[in-house]
Amino acid sequence: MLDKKIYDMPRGTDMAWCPGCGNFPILNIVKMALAELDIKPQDAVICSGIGQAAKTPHYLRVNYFNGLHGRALPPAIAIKVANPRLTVIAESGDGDTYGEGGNHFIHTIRRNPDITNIVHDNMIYGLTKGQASPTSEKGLKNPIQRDGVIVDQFNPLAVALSLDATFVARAFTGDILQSKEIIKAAILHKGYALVDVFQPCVVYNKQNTYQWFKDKGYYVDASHDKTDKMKALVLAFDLERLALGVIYQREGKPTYETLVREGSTPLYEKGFDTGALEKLIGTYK
Ligand SMILES: Cc1ncc(C[n+]2csc(CCOP(=O)(O)OP(=O)(O)O)c2C)c(N)n1
Ligand SMILES: [Mg+2]
Repeated sequence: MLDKKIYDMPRGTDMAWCPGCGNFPILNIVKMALAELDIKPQDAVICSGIGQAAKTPHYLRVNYFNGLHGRALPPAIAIKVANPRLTVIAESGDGDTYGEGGNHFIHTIRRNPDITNIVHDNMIYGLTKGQASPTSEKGLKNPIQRDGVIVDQFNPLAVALSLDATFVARAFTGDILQSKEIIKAAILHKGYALVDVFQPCVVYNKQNTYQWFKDKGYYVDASHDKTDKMKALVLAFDLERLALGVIYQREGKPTYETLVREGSTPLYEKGFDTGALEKLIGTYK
């Protein structure tokens, strides 16, 4: 097991998160999970989009790609296809993943690349100061949604299940040890793994607080059959009591990078013909 300090940024690194933000425990949980799985910083890549959650890869020492809003998943797929030896994590907020990146969310699930998608779900657009996100609760009021959100919530778990995701889980940033185990299981899973992590935004969402998540959340116990998709859907649709843990998991579905590579070698094993590249660049001059 590695020491999780190996992922720490130098002391004094500026952080843009507010005191009390649920992003801090998630950062710690991800470091612990990687360390316990013996994944060295050089063997991990985190891809993110834009938002407070999407700044996570700035705050730990791994390879990272911080792209456009909603675009955490496409580079994650490309990196996994090019070098399947890497542990690839796409990590962003609820807005970035389910809103601006909603189309990528859908089609990534369909492709089933072996990547882990950690979504910091604070049910709000945090960075831009509190606009409703896809997972904002109907009726949520804040200084921006003065009359309350008027549309139904997006249900990421139910959508993932309906698209045949092979690992669907929900975690709560307030529970460090349980969340660490869920994220470790997601990284070890062969295929696309969704971990929607409840993460209170203490500044712009005063409704979905640590206490609110504690009161509503409960863990599925050992009697829960993770391979029962219909049961998983029932849990996903329950918005009164919020099931936490691995809701659904199935092994054996071919991963995207294996399908793409059939009969071919991964990009990183192929030789690099600089002459051909020069020639190609020349055609654009
Ligand atoms: C194309 C585009 N649209 C809108 C924005 C403005 N914007 C930046 S972050 C953000 C919301 C991010 O919310 P979320 O992903 O939930 O992350 P959080 O800040 O809550 O962690 C928005 C709308 C942008 N940068 N680019
Ligand atoms: Mg958010």
